[in-house]
Amino acid sequence: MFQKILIANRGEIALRVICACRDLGIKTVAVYSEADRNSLHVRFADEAVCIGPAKSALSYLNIPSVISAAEITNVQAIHPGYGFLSENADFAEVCETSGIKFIGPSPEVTRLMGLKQRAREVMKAHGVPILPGSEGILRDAEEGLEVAAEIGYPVILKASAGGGGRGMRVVREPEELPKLFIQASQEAGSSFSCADIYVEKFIERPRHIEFQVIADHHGDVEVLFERECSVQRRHQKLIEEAPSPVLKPEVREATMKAIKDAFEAIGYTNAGTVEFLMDTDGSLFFIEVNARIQVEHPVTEFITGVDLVKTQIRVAAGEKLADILDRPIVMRGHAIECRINAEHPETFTPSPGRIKAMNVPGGIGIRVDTAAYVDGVIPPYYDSMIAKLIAHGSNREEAIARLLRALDLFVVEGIHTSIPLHQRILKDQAFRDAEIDTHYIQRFLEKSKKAVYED
Ligand code: MV4
Repeated sequence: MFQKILIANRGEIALRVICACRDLGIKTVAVYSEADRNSLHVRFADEAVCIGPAKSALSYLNIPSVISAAEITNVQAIHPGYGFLSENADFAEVCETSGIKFIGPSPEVTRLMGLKQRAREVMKAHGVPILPGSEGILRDAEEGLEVAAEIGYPVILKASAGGGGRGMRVVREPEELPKLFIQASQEAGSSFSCADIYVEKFIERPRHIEFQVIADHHGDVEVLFERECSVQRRHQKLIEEAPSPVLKPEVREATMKAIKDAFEAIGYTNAGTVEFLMDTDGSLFFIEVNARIQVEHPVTEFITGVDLVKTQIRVAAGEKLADILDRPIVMRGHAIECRINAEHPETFTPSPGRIKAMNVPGGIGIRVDTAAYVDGVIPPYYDSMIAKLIAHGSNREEAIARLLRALDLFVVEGIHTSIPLHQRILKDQAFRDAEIDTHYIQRFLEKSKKAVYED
């Protein structure tokens, strides 16, 4: 096992990794930007190294700075958290060539998963269902028109190097395809330095369902069920839950089996998430793999009892899943997470600043992952998420009741937060009836606006 790990991240996830390390008896090194000098991850790590100015590009994304900090402090491994360098195959490679274990998949697998069209082909080859679409990268708009004619409109053009919603164009009729093809490839070229575009059938109102994977270095892959993440705004998830309230058990079982086969064949290691779109008839189609631990991992931890971050570290050190997991893993109850952001609950404008007062709820079935504290400052330079509130109950209703109770007791003064928004969503009948898809928030906000006018 490692004696010391560097955490190449900030905020709640940096603290989450520190907690896992403490549980394992591993020493920790925090890295921080000048804006994060007084952060809790700096306070609670055994050592801390300043790696540059506030701007991410000059600190948390600065590979030479992070590697230097790792070498100075003599760590054996780096945990990248999520975002920042977590899916940067070049960083993973530099770690390995510097003799430092990168806690994540191999650089080769990370690189493969970053090319969405290649990931799609590989998953298809191993029996994971994908949407009808192009077999490789589109040579030109002409080929796009041919494929679209076969699969039928609407279709969606996607950047192979994209993901997370960037570089996509929906095409509703052939006349607009050539123009949108040029737009998509130019956007892809300037954003990702790779103009490759592929096309697939467009699903109008999909649900977003993703499966959690953990794999060791001995060819063993465990799929830890799914999370439902349809409640999103502008590709930012707001609420996640596990299990999906609508996934049919036979679809769950078949998908988990296919993922296990595919990940074994790829030689996937460490944690990963396999994203799917669910059609209105309940079938799932693969869209992409996230080769990292995700923000919403606590809902899976609640329903399975598995400490995912601790397991990431143990498999990275070469331990076998057979020696870590208490199998068979069973689902227990239901868990829901609210992402609490420093932003105005109605306008969604960022609300950085100093926290003047705070009450963090607890009690049965409640977990709060946060690095926020009274008198602490939320800087404007990074993601606006300041806390995750997660509730577990024996069923969805109990989880919702516990979440609402905890939201009522969650006080943050000095900045605006999304707490009031979450309270309204959790009381919304459509949400309670699990009538959620990727357009849910839009409908909810329109409905709330109307309700204000009608008052
Ligand atoms: C799609 C789609 C509909 N049909 N692909 C957006 C993020 C990226 N990961 C994939 N995305 C989508 N791909 C096909 N073929 C709709 C979306 C999409 C979406 C997906 C998941 C969660 C929220 C979303 C919001 C808008 C569009």
